[in-house]
Amino acid sequence: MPYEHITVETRDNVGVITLNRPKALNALSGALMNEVAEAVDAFEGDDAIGASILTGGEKAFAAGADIKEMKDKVYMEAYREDFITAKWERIAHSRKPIIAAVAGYALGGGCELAMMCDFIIAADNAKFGQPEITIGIIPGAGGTQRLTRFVGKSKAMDMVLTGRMMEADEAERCGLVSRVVSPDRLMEEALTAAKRIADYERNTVMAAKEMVDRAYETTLAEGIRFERRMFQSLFGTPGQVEGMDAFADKRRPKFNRS
Ligand code: DAK
Repeated sequence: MPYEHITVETRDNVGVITLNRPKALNALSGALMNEVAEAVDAFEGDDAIGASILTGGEKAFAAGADIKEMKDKVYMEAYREDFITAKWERIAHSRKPIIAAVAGYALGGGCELAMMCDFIIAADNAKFGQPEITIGIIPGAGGTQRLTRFVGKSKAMDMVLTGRMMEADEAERCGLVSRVVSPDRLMEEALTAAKRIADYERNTVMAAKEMVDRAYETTLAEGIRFERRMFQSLFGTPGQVEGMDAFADKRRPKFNRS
């Protein structure tokens, strides 16, 4: 399918979505987000794909929602058309893992989009921020909620109230980012991680992702109870049988990749 604002490719069993509006620092217009949602749908429905990467350019992952597109909105219009909401949630609802590979600016909606992915690998030139306060609004795609859960209240308040940017090393220290690499190694690192995930048994990967996501949405007791049931449900599945047989036989497991 031809896309105008993103590029989409596959590398073996890994899907790669690249935000591609470099002149606007990948500002997230409605049209761009529609395309991202379509690409996520396509990878989700493709049995050959086990994991995906969402990335941007060298200068910007994404500098936020498109300010020029939204600057004249008024509340009743935004409410009626559910302004840019539905498509933004698509990434967060993907059942297959998506890694954000972030170089340069990840600001406002860009930071929120990265946080909707399962984890973030950052180039050392990455800059994260929720600068909405500087243009008279507040984060609207989960920034006040996800950032607070990921980095804690003090750091989230600092970011949201001052609008300052956080460099990659600070983002890694406070748990927003899982790894930091040099910009030239960013895609290689993300592809290696995604391929490693995509090569495991598909159902096991989906169950593991679902359980970690659940940690953000439920109490500890309920989460642990659900984890116990999910853990037990994997016994007798092809992944568990092959994984444990291979271990006992001292050979590499051959997991089902679809
Ligand atoms: N929107 C539109 N255009 C943008 C943009 C943005 N967010 N960011 C940059 N651009 C454009 C610039 O206007 C400029 O275009 P031209 O003038 O060349 O036509 C071009 O990209 C290059 O930008 P600069 O000339 O500004 O480049 P610099 O290197 O000087 O500065 C910068 C880079 C990232 C520091 C600066 O561009 C900047 O401050 N950008 C805005 C950052 C920002 O405030 N982001 C937050 C936007 S609010 C929601 C979903 C999402 C959201 C809300 C609700 N729902 C689901 C309900 C999200 C809201 C936001 O993200």
